[in-house]
Amino acid sequence: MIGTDFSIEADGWVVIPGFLDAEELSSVRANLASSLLARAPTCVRQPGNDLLPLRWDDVIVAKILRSKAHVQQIRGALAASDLKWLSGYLSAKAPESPALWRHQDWWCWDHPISFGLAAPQAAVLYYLDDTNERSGALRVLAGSHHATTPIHSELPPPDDVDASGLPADHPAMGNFPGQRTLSVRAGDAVVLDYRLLHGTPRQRRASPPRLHSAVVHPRLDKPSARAQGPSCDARRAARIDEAAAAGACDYADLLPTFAGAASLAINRCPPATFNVRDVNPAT
Ligand SMILES: O=C(O)CCC(=O)C(=O)O
Repeated sequence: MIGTDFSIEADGWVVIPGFLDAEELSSVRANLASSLLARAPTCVRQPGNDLLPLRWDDVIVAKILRSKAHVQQIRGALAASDLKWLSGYLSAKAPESPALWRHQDWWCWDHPISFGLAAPQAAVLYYLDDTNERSGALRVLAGSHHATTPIHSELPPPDDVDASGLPADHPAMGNFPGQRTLSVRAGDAVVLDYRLLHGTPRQRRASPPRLHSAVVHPRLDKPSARAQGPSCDARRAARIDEAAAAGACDYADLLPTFAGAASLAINRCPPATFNVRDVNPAT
């Protein structure tokens, strides 16, 4: 289902059809074939769901961040005034790998920004191949970024799920009422509120990896918050000894800076009940 009818604020995601054009798609695929797949995955979210971190200066990350048109598309999807790139991954799923359990990725639930209408952080998933139920399409639950749903109480705390995975009959692994499956085309991008419940079904067939980058669209006023995400490479992206190189690059305005010790507590578990409309009653 292509989601141009959906909105990041009302639903929790938006699809940008044809985000990567044919030339960009083939250049990203060529880059992957020639270099990146040789790197070992460093995060395994579930068996068969591997994440391979990308750096701020990797060719394919730079290609997107350097494009004013692409940055503007992401800003537009998020209505974001202060967009920063935080981390990037290749997400690779082997054939016959299990479902990726239903989860949300926000990590700072003690902060009041968690209960705003706007996404405190977003993921942009760039699809390099068509996806459907058999090839790792994203499943999303509309509205779950703004309020508790019945499935929230069935999900394990994010830190309890390790690479050994959840059993296939766990409620977080199967279908659930109200979910939508985003069958997208190669080149499309999906922008997700980090609080939205999402996952992928069991992967039946081989498909190329997809690119995933996390962007912050923060009204978090402490820059250090931007360097504390749950990503594998956020700290590396913000390392002081890379500051000069990052500061001199031609998309430096999109890179977070981080000058000191962590100051925000990481809490990946939403409250047992929440509804951002209670906090923002006029909306
Ligand atoms: O691999 C995917 O399609 C989804 C990735 C995902 O859910 C995540 O990284 O949070």
